Amino acid sequence: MSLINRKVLTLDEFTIQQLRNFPKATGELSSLLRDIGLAAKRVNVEVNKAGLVDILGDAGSINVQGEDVKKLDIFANNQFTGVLQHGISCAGIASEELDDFVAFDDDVSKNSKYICLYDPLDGSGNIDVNISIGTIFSVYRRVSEIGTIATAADFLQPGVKQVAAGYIIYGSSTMLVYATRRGVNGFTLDPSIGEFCLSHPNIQCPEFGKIYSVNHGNFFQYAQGVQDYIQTCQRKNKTNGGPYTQRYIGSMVADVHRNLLKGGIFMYPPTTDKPNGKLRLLYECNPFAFIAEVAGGKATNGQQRILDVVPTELHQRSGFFVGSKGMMEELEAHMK
Ligand code: AHM
Ligand code: MG
Repeated sequence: MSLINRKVLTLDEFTIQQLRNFPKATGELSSLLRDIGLAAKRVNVEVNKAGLVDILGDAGSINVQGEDVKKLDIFANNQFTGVLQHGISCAGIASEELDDFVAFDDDVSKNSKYICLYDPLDGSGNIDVNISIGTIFSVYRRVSEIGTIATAADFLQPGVKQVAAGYIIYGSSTMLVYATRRGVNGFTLDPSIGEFCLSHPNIQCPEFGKIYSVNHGNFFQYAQGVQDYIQTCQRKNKTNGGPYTQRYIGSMVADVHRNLLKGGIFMYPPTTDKPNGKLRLLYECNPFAFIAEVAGGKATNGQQRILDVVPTELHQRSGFFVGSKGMMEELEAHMK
């Protein structure tokens, strides 16, 4: 019988240890990350039994807690919003599920220095077919005055201002990966103790990889430069070691997570049908761009570094290209 290593750091231990290296830190960011970890565990429980919903009760029926059975993405949104509202670090949130941002108006929240944006359950269309889905989040220091209520300006900061960003992947195992400027670290949920444990310290994205991820069905709708690059990926090529392998499951968290660890490039280019792309700048592109850059990779919208884009709307869409530095530079050369 192999013994489980219980010496690994849990998410809470890790964030507290990080604090010890920064005597001036207030612990607010650590507390916010712990809140997110808690919401993630609750969402994980529900995602894991998604297939049982039909046999255990139809939508519209009442669950054990006496609540209506809700769609999982609404459930996830409520969990993340709830922990952050009741925590001590977050002045307000914006979510892909909500039309507008929510500024918390209690005294503790008004005196908190961070705001958080998230896509509570990305790829939720994949739930029915048992494919990995995820949560994506992004944390900024507010620009409005502490002690007042958060404002739109707090949520419309360019991605370069992110203090932290991360994602949770509900997959064959559940993982929480987050980045601060100091590094990207991955934690795997150990269901036997209900804790996220440090399993992937200091993640670095390989400079080159063999994987390209794109929706090939849209090929003829992409700009010429994108089509040219995709064809380069398909060719044998001495300099890039091609042909590459195409992998695209249509669940961004799973696709980008794999490419981050193995090396690769993920693309959701603008199409003639969707000239501004599909993915949302604030909830999807910015957090992954931040994580990729901290891990040594790159992210652009096709013209510009994602993190430099100044948002004008909460739900703004963007073309998105992210991945290994060397592959991104190959792409950029084709798009010039
Ligand atoms: P969603 O936020 O509505 O779930 O859409 C985002 C998802 C991403 O996870 C994925 O990369 C993309 O949509 C797939 O789109 P497509 O099916 O057009 O390739
Ligand atoms: Mg989404």
